[in-house]
Amino acid sequence: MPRITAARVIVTRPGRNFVTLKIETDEGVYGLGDATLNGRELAVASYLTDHVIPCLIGRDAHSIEDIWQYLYKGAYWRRGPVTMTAIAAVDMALWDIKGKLAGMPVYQLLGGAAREGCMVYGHANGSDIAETIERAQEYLEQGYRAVRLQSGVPGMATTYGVSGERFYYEPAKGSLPEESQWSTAKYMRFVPELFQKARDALGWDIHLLHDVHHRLTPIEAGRLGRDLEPYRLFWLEDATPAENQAAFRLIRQHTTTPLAVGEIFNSIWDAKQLIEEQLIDYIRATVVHAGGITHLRRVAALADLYQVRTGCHGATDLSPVCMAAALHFGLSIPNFGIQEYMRHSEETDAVFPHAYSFERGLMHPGDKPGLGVDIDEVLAAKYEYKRAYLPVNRLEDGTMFNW
Ligand code: GCO
Ligand code: MG
Repeated sequence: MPRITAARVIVTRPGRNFVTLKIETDEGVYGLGDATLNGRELAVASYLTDHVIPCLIGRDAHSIEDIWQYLYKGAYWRRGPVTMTAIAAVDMALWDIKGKLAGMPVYQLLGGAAREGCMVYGHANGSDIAETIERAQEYLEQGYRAVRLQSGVPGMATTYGVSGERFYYEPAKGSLPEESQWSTAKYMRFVPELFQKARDALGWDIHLLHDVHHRLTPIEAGRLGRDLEPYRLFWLEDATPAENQAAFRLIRQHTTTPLAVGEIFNSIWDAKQLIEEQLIDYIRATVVHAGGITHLRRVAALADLYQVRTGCHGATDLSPVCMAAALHFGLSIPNFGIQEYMRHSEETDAVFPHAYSFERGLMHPGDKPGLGVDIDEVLAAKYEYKRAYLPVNRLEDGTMFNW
């Protein structure tokens, strides 16, 4: 039995902050888990160092399910993003260890490949429609089969998803939260035009996606979904905040545009009603924020009963360790839908050498034993943590709103 002998948290900032858990065993192998919770990184680092690691030492590293239950039930305080991210990091690291000891990539332990690769979508964004379409064309040239479109909205100084960067979007910047402004009316008038022009320029052989980023009421979301129906979106994401799962009934009554939600969910309970009532088409919960591979498999199994497919969150704040875990997971489940893929910066990739690869719009986790990601600790030590917040958002009259 491989015993856990040590575990520690590595905080580094190769371009952005990442928290990584490293678990060591007496059999000479170690495992890595992503523990990054954007804007609240050190809370998870402390949760792991001060409260979880002492309970791990001496345990059988093979007992993934038992350790998951121990940390979930044993905390007494169940769920929540900090707890579930910490549990996810342990879970990922243990799957990594199990794979290394078995000499197999994790997807083989999960049942083997159920498809050739995981279809991914990239992010095209621009300050206006023409620039957004130009970026989308670049993705098409690189072989992408799906692309998310976000564009600056006339009359609004900033818009979610729009950055100066070409292939990624990094919203966590300020040492205090930046303030942005929002106008639903301006946005709602503009988005159908974006997609109409995109279809004219890009044609119909590419999947188009869009992220509303929690900004509409259910009835507004219903109207936007209906206005976008002619352009056949792959999905409309986070159309309204989802704490109230029943709110999606209203959207569903008004549109057949497929709906995706769940990047901020941390357990199956956040999605139970949405899935069971078939109020969504894609569940976006991901490995790092929703309890690891072990818990996400449970979410996917429930979703499969209702023909809901996965579409895991994959922004740059999810480290290459999470990206790899998501690919092993996505490759092995029956109801994989799509995987978000925002490329990491070169600095990030250098700190986390990885076996996953992109080809013709699909990603594959690679066949290295375990997750197939390592961490260069010498390089990581050169990048010191720096506090960075996500922005906050206000309506034009100053009312605090959803970012
Ligand atoms: C997405 C997300 C991100 C989040 C970010 C927050 O769809 O990729 O909405 O852009 O805002 O990951 O940490
Ligand atoms: Mg999103």
